[in-house]
Amino acid sequence: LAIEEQIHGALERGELQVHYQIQLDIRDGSIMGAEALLRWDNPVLGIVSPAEFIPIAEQTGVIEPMGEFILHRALETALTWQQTFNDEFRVAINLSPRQFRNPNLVQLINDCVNQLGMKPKDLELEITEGVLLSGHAYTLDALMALSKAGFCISMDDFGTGYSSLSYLRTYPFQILKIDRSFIKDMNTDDTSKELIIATIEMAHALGIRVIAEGVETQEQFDELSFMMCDYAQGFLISKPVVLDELLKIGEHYI
Ligand code: G
Ligand code: G
Ligand code: NA
Ligand code: MN
Repeated sequence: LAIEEQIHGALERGELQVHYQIQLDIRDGSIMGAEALLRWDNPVLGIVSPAEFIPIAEQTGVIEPMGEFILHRALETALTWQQTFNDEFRVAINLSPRQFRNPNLVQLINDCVNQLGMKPKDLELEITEGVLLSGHAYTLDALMALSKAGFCISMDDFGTGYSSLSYLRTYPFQILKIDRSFIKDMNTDDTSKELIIATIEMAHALGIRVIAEGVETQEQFDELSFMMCDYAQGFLISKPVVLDELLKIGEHYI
């Protein structure tokens, strides 16, 4: 209830920040992009995890302005990175089910990208099973339109849902993100390891690239490299950081 009270106006009060977590190209060690993650620092509640406030933001509808805020911020960050380092860098944002109930979602994303003089390839859109399960009529159409326009659509938290395979058949995913629970167990549990191997092989057969989430150790990284996994994201590379720190990481990589 306290979250519900405080979430109204959180954006206007400047309590929301965007952090960025680097995504590394495993093959050549270059920085491919970053995932934008919302952070909420409230004077009453302290730091609230998006896992707690996103569902409430969804119920109350404030996810709409929040979604636009993070989209704009994330694209500005990608532009700054491109102008400072290299223009292959792209940013990923998470879209929530409620955002797909907005019939103007595709237009809104296109407008924001155009406004900043950027290209659809500069933006990746992460979709969880929750978005697909919500089954809103606009969802498939919106994803098809976004994919056709050149945006990269990725399936988030892959492996944790109920029918991930049929989603790969229906929706235009270019990237699949293996859920971090599999990576966590890969060095101690043979089943997790075999599932990662099979997932990478299947994705590649479908022309889909793979990001391993939650990579925390060099051992995991080396193993994923051996398995031909494309990209890695996790505390081994960097935790989510503010823009200034992100740019510092960029300087050290050059
Ligand atoms: O990084 P962290 O543990 O705080 O993220 C918790 C969850 O919140 C993750 O599932 C992440 O995808 C989600 N999340 C973070 N930022 C956003 C956002 O801007 N929009 C949506 N829909 N989810 C987000
Ligand atoms: O659901 P999504 O994949 O968007 O969630 C991203 C979440 O994962 C964020 O909360 C982020 O802080 C967290 N995270 C990112 N890297 C790691 C990691 O290496 N280990 C763990 N335990 N969590 C991570
Ligand atoms: Na995500
Ligand atoms: Mn994820």
